[in-house]
Amino acid sequence: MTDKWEHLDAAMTVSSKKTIQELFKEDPARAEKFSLEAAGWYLDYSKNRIDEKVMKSLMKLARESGLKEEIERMFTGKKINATEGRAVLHTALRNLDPKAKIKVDGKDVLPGVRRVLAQMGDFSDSVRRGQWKGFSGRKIKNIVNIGIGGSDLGPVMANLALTPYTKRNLKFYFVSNVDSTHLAETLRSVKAAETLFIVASKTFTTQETMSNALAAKEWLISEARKAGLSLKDAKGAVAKHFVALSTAAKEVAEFGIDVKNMFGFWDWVGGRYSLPGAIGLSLMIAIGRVNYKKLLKGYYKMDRHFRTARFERNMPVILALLGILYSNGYGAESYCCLPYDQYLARFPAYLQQMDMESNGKCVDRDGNQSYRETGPIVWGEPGTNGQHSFYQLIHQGTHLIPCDFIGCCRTHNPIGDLHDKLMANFFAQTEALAFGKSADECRKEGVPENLVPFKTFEGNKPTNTLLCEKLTPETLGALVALYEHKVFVQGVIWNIYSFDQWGVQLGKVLAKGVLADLTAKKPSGKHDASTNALVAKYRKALGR
Ligand code: G6Q
Repeated sequence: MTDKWEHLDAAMTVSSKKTIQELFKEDPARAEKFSLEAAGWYLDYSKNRIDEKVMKSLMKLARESGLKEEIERMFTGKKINATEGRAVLHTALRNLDPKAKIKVDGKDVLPGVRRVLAQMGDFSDSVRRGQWKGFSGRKIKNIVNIGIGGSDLGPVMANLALTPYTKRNLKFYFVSNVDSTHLAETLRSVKAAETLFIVASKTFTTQETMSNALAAKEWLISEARKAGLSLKDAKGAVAKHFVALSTAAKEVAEFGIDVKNMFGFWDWVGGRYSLPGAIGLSLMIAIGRVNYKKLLKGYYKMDRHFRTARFERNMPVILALLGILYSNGYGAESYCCLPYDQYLARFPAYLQQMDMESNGKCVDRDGNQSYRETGPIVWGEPGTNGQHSFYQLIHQGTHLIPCDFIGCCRTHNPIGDLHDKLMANFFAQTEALAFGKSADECRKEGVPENLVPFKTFEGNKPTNTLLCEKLTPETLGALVALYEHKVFVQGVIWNIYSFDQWGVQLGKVLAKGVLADLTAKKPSGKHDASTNALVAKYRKALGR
């Protein structure tokens, strides 16, 4: 049997020989050839260092990694998150096939998914209609989601992305950081009697979330007391102002939340993949159950595409393979996500967690050090803002940074020709990156010889362009699923476990010991010299 990575070497031999400029000259039809549509998204990947031979070799790499089988193992609930002994079934959260059955430990999970979705729908209806009342009988006007990581980034990103679909008289806040400023500034903006707190924590033990939730609870009780409630009634008010998104019923009840108002999920949903389930409650309140269903439909369409399309016409597979070409073939360390839609401003941050927490691993599935580079660094900002800052480095720097450009043909907010201008930049940047500007072109334009090297653009910078008609719940769902599956494919090819996140544990554990030392009468001095000195400095500043 051949080493599957030979196919990457074969791809590289061809890919490295010609520039994107040359490839376009040779084959003017390549834009058509290297583009496809799926679930409302058009992907043009022709501005990459590829031709048919390169793609053929990359497809072989995917096939020899057992990708087809792995996709089926994920969709059918096999315990592919082996280090935690869990199935990986975020796709079940948006499986809209009424006849489908997906079994984990012999039990179909879909009835539970539908039950929680219906519970979320009823609850969000009652908040949106003003039927859910706070302790003084007032309607809820503010919703504060308290959660971190996967219990925050998805709701934050999607709430902003779908702003045009939100009920504008409801205000949404997201508190994640254990920095008290985050909570304090939020509480300054809301009135307790009109505020609903959603405590979003799968485990209900996360330090940041539970500290913020407890502080919010104290605040609510004290505000209720100020409004004239007895201590008992003020404590009782917690049930009217707090709901939980969690798997931990006991801890939820102990907090004072009515378990009826707990929206469950399951250990087969990873935090960073949990937006289309209970973690999406704040989003469902914002956009309503009908739009939420459309979001799920978009996810589901992309899921079906991913599961059924042959690899050559499979958008997540193609994106993943192009990423591998640059990471492992060209040694690119990062890729850039550039949404040209203000509503997608938080998409790069969301993608960072999805990709880097999933594939930032150096040990393969056999427990050995991975001898290939794995998950890339993901970064990005809304497009035109980036053009006036870091694009310089992408155009003329020494690093190769493949970019994903994401844009929409129609805007929700037409004002004059602003959208045409935005999209002109969107298209022009990929053109500039691919084709550059030669020294001769500069000279023809009369650039003085001493400035020619500075004004020359090498080009040959790879980009993908993702275009949809309009950013809607459906296209957003499909976009998220597209990247989820891209990340999955890369994890399979790198032979790493994409669904655990052991790398975040150590810091959490050490923080407990440090916290004890920050507040103890006498610090233990058991850390390294640097940490001990920093702790001492902090204590001194606070007069401890
Ligand atoms: C995501 C991670 C992580 C998680 C947070 C919050 O995949 O597991 O970001 O979402 O640590 O965890 P809880 O929801 O349990 O509070």
